[in-house]
Order: sequence, then C-alpha cells, then structure tokens
Amino acid sequence: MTPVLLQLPYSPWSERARWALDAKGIEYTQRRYQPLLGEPELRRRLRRWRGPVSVPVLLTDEGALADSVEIARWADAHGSGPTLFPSDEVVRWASRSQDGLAAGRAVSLTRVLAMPDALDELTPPWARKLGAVGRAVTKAGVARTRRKYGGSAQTDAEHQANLEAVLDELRAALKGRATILDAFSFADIAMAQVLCFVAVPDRRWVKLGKANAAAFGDPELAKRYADLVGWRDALYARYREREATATNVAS
Ligand SMILES: N[C@@H](CCC(=O)N[C@@H](CS)C(=O)NCC(=O)O)C(=O)O
Repeated sequence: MTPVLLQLPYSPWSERARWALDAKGIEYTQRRYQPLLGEPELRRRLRRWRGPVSVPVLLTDEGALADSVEIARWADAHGSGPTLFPSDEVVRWASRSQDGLAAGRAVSLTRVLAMPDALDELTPPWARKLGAVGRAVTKAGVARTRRKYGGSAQTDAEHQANLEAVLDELRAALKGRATILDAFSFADIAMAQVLCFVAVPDRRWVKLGKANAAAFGDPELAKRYADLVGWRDALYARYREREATATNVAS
C-alpha cells in the first residue's frame, strides 16, 4: 500500500514529515486531519485510547508512525537521496526544534485567540455558517490545543525566552553557513520550521491563511533574526523547490 500521511497543511510539525518524505523521494498520499473531529478515527488507527494524540501520522504496511521524527527516520531508511540522519547530532537538533516549536506555538496561539479573523480561518466552512457559535467552538478548540501542548505550564514571557534561546543557538551553530552540519540533513528541516514563528515561509509549504500567517509570525523577531529567516528561505530554495511527490486524497 502507498503510505498515507495524516497531516495538517498549516502545521510546521507536518511540514517536518512532508519535507523528509519528499527529500527521500518517497511516494505517499496525504489526508487532511481535522483536529477534534478527526480524533476518534486517529485513536482507532493508533490503537491509543488515552493520552494525547497528534499528527503527522504515517500509515504504512509496517504499521503507523505517530511522530514526525519517526517518519523522517523511516523515510531515511526506505527512500533514496541525501542521508537525513548522518549522526546523533541530528537527534539533538530535532529535540531543540521541538522546544522552539512548542514555545512558538504557545505565544502564537495566544495571538490567534485574540484575532477573530484567524479563528474564522480555522473554522471548517460548514461551521463558519454558524457565525459567532462556529467561532466560539473554534476558540475553545484552539485554547484546548494550547493547553494540550503545555501552553499554560509557563508564562508567555517564558515561552518567548525559550523561543529566542533556540534561535540564538541556531545562529551560533550556523555561523553563516548554508547547513547546520556539513551537509543538508533533518537538522535543517527541523530547525527551519522554528522560523515559522518568526516569519512564515512561502504558502506552498505551510498553508496558513492570511490572518494566521500574521499571528504565527512576530515582526519584532523577524527584524532581529532576519539572518535566520534568510537562511531558512535559502534552504527552501535550494533543497525544497522540487514539487512534493505526494498525491492529495480527499479526507
Ligand atoms: N511529536 C509530534 C508533535 C506533533 C504536533 O504537535 N502536532 C500538532 C500540530 S499543531 C497537532 O497534531 N495538533 C492538532 C491536535 O492536537 O489536535 C511530532 O513532531 O510529530
């Protein structure tokens, strides 16, 4: 069976998996996940009845892979092209990417919660017809997502400091080079996603609506970390330009 990627088109975690699969020339189909409403089916597929579940998830003949790093490792073992995990250093960067993404999600979802336009964009078309009720349901869902991923465990100032610490570490490691390690690897794919919470990449790769793109990015950080945004854009231009091999299937 062709592997199926359950994913969110606007999520940098899903982009970590898509990019890894594409970099390794893996053929797959992708299905859009609907937070909350899609959860019962996701739990059934993962046979995980309690605890948090999230996407991306890759359904393969060998079973379901429930994490973007696992998916990237699977792609590395099954595809062709550059080695994505040449050393354990990559695993450390994947973990720092997760720290930066978690911090970025917490601060950006605080902004989304205060922006009616951004909430409307996240509301499925049929629920949008319900007007204020549809928006209130989305708002509760976004607040739940923020709590689910530890957003309320720290203050926004602490999340902001965590995000900046990860960005500073990336800057120190790159020293102006094109890739974090000697060659392109999953460390680059993973760390490039943290920049989503500084300035969003081209819509081709992370499909955010206009209001959410504004909420995800941080103009102040974009100025201070313009070098890193430039690094991310150059990385995409050089290593991600190839069209995705994925075929979209209806959800
Ligand atoms: N460990 C996971 C984390 C993925 C993750 O945080 N996914 C979020 C993206 S916002 C998600 O599925 N959100 C929807 C939900 O929780 O319902 C990975 O890297 O694959």
